[in-house]
Amino acid sequence: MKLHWSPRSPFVRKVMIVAHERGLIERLDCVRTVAAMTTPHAKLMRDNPLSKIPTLVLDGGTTLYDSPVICEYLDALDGKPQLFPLDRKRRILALRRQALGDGFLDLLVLARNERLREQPSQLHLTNAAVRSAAVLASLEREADALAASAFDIGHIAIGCALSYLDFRFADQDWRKDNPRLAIWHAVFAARPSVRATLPVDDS
Ligand SMILES: N[C@@H](CCC(=O)N[C@@H](CS)C(=O)NCC(=O)O)C(=O)O
Repeated sequence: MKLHWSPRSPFVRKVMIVAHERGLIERLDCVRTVAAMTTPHAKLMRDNPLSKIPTLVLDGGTTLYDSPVICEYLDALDGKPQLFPLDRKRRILALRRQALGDGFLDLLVLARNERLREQPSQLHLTNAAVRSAAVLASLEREADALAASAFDIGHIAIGCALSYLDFRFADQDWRKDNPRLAIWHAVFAARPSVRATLPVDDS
């Protein structure tokens, strides 16, 4: 399987963590693909018209995107899923947590792009900051429940989002106001699959 991949993308990282957790990493042929919001990537668009990574090309030529779909596909590849619970109540909780982690990432990626503009829009930056603080407060309230529940795709998405905060917004001390979440994230960060997929700024 070919994976359009980058060591900087937190969405790709979700897929890589799932691949490590499920023992599939050797089956992925990771192809470095630079996807930029301002520049459609013609070659990538042959596999994914949205021009986004991660994109997975299966051996038969079928392509899969986006990260939730790829993660669920990999989780079910060799037997019973483990990271996408089958039990309805647990599944909905995991998917809701994944949506929160992915949505948090969406807003952080947009905020980073805004910060890099020559004249950043204060309106957009303030908007992102307010939402980011609300997400962190919500996760702080949920931290004990996260710690108590079996590791699944929700934990992966939320963990990747918090790690992206450290990677791209190192000036923000999110741990100070969110001590329980910080403890949960430290446990997440110690997992072998997470340690094996540390982001690299190779730009
Ligand atoms: N919802 C998508 C988001 C993927 C995404 O935004 N990836 C970024 C890289 S981190 C990207 O490809 N950006 C290029 C673009 O938006 O044109 C997913 O979960 O896979």
